[in-house]
Amino acid sequence: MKFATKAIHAGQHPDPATGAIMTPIFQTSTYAQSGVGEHKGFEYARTGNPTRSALEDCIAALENGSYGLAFASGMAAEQAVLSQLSAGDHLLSCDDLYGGTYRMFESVMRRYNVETSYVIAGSSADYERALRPNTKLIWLETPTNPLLRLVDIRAIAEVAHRYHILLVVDNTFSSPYFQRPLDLGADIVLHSTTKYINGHSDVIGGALVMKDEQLYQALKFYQNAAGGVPGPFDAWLTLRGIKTLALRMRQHEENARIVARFLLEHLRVEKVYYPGLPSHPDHELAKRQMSGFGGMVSFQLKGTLSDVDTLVRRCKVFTFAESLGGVESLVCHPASMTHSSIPQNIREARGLTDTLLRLSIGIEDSEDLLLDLEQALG
Ligand code: P1T
Repeated sequence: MKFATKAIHAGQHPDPATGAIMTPIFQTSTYAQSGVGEHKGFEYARTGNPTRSALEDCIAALENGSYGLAFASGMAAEQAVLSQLSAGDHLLSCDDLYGGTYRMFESVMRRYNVETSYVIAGSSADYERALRPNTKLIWLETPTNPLLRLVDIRAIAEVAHRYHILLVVDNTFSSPYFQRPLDLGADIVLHSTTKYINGHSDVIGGALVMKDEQLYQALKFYQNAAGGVPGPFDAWLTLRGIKTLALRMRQHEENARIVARFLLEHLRVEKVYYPGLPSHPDHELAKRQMSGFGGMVSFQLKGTLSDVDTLVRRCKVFTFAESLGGVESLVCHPASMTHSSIPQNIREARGLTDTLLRLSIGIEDSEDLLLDLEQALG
């Protein structure tokens, strides 16, 4: 099946009891068992729920994986991956990444004696040089949050596997519509399904997808042991959102290209970050690794923090808010919002300055988006 068909049908079948086309919301915490060790495949809803299973199977199909696991948030999915590490292990990560992920590495995992080091916008050779004898996991986000740099998944997967290291790719910014890391050699794909996968800014969720059965069993064990699972209604809403993923991603991208070109020409804009622009340092890699450039655009405003404040207050169609990937356009100030947990000196060294703004381009009419930005930029 092709992507748009899988988005609508994978993991979902008419309900055998009633014929209902839509997967029911199995709002139950437990299941009747007929005798000792005899049941219909479901015992307790932390362990399994049919609405959640449909979501897990659907996301797995979209990522060309064999197994999916759904979580209560993207961070809960991250924690499940990190649970595969032990005290004394080393984690190697790209340096531009979601502030909450950095916080998890530095403020949580470090206390368990798992050290993380970061590679600055590097090639696979840079990753290979940064490996240590105790490196057990390589963590990539691509495109990165918020600077939209790309990392070569295929080349780094080759390095990771040569050294028997697991490779996880956070595919939140691209969505499986534009990029499928398992096809490029990654071991685990991670999503904050809060973003494009659900797409309607009304659910917090996360997911993992993999091909390897042993890895699936280990992560499934942790999912049940720790219990960070989504409720059935959130699983159902996310399934409903996924049905339009292909349509939405096409429109996000079309609008993002228009906005990126507009910003590039604007006198009040210092620099635009969008992988679809030929001037982007990773444009060639983006063309090779992704089938489109996505819906996120970041830019540096000429001016000061106070000019940034004026701009976000003037926006009418864009809403000043954290998060991304919903149908509505958002503007975010990473330094004070999504990336504020990164110390200022490290943030600025990474190019994440006070005048950086991140746009999540929605699927509104692009003319309205340009008019709004024009008046907000003044
Ligand atoms: O918010 P949650 O569903 O727990 O997902 C965390 C997460 C993981 N990975 C990436 C790449 C993310 O961007 C996020 C969450 N990001 C935001 C809330 C944000 O506005 O960037």
